[in-house]
Amino acid sequence: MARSRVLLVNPPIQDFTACDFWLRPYGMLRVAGRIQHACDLDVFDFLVSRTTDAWGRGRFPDEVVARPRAFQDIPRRFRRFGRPRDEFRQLLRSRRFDAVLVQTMMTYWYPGLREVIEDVRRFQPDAAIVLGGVYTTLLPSHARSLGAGLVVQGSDLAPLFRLLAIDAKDALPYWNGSLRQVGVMKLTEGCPFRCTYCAVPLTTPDFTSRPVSECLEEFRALARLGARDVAFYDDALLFNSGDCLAPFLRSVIGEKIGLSFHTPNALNARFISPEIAALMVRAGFASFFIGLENSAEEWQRRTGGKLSREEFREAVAVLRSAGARYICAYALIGHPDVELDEVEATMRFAHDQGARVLLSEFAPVPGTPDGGRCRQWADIEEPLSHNKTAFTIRRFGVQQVNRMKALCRQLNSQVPRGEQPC
Ligand code: B12
Ligand code: SF4
Repeated sequence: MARSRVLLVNPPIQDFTACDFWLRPYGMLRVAGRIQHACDLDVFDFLVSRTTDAWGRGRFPDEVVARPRAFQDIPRRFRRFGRPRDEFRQLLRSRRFDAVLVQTMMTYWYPGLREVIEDVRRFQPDAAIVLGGVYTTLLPSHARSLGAGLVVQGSDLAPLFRLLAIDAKDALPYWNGSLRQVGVMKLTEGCPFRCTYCAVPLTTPDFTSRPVSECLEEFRALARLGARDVAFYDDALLFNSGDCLAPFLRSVIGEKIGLSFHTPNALNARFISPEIAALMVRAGFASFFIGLENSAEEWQRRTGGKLSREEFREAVAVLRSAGARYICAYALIGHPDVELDEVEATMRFAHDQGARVLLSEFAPVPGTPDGGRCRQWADIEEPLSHNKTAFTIRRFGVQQVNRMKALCRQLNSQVPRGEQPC
């Protein structure tokens, strides 16, 4: 039987902002790895940065587009990020595919998928369209309404394998072409916490560590392919670190593969012990992003108790004495229960410990306890209203959001840059 010709697509983004903060379509590349033995694969990645900094983060090409009706009250420019639509159309005109697999991320990025689906339907009406990833896992019915043939929910890929009439095979992610200096890995799946604003308890309720040997094999492959920076996408990288992270890092140190590691998806500071901090620094962690969210103990307790002030303070001190240079705390702005004075207090608290601060605008997640309490500011049934920029502006107004961003910049300007390249 002829091998299926499969096209994998990382769609463009329509949003107020989007930057290449070590963004790679890791879920899709993992799926591609599992079907590559039986299919001929092509990848079209819309999200290729024009320029990158020394850590591999970058800026996507972008153009201003009309604001959707749902955002008429948001006084910010709306953009399409990604390669031109015509490049994709040219590919669809030049080669035939049996199936087109499309990766999804944020629930409010579905207009990018709609664009891809429209073009595939127009130029390759016979190709099967398959959607998978975070958006389809959280909102399968909404995703089905976009007109794809198959919507994969969660990690159950059996319907995809049936569609392609192939057997699954465990294999490394299919990085071909998508690497561009930055690789992505996960050593664990899920998270043992149940924070009331987070999607992970819904999507991956059980925490597991992957076998160390498997992670090392994946890491060595990234190094061979030319990765210089590796971003971890784990939700709880440091939990049970003795099972996987610590032995993994000891091997990395032993093998002297000198790559830089980053943690854009945030670390839980509770688990930063002197031993693991020392290992991380020696293994090459260049940036430490910590999910502080809010420094008020009462808020932490109510939302799942992932971190206390004392644990954060201690973690920053431990990281500093281990030699960490770039430590940054995420401070949440826009959460339904958090007023601006608390946001300000959180930023000042993180700053007082010597950390940089990154304001993280709240994006409500449907199905979570806190997502359900956002109806005052968002029509939660319409995924566009989960947009972090729009939600935070609706919650506090443009002037107040700008004031908080200015304060954040001012605090950071007083912190030494460490080894941050830009
Ligand atoms: C890594 C990550 C990031 C990275 C970027 C990732 C990227 N490529 O865009 C960073 C750290 C930059 C990031 C940023 C943000 N993120 Co984020 N992020 C994640 C995270 C942890 C993992 C996603 C991922 O890639 N997983 C890796 C793959 C392997 O897992 P997977 O997608 O589940 O894949 C499996 C299946 O889904 C399926 N599959 C996946 N793809 C495909 C494709 C096909 C075709 C098929 C068939 C199957 C399939 O197969 C896989 C089986 O292994 C998720 C939480 C989570 N655990 O899902 C949040 C998450 C998606 N982020 C979220 C949020 C809120 C944000 C921010 C808005 C935070 C903020 N306030 O700034 C920003 C927005 C970024 C922006 N540009 O605007 C929310 C989404 C909310 C929403 N309404 O959609 C999530 C769910 C987190 C949460 N805790 O609630 N994020
Ligand atoms: S600790 Fe982080 S990943 Fe885990 S449930 Fe809380 S916010 Fe989500």
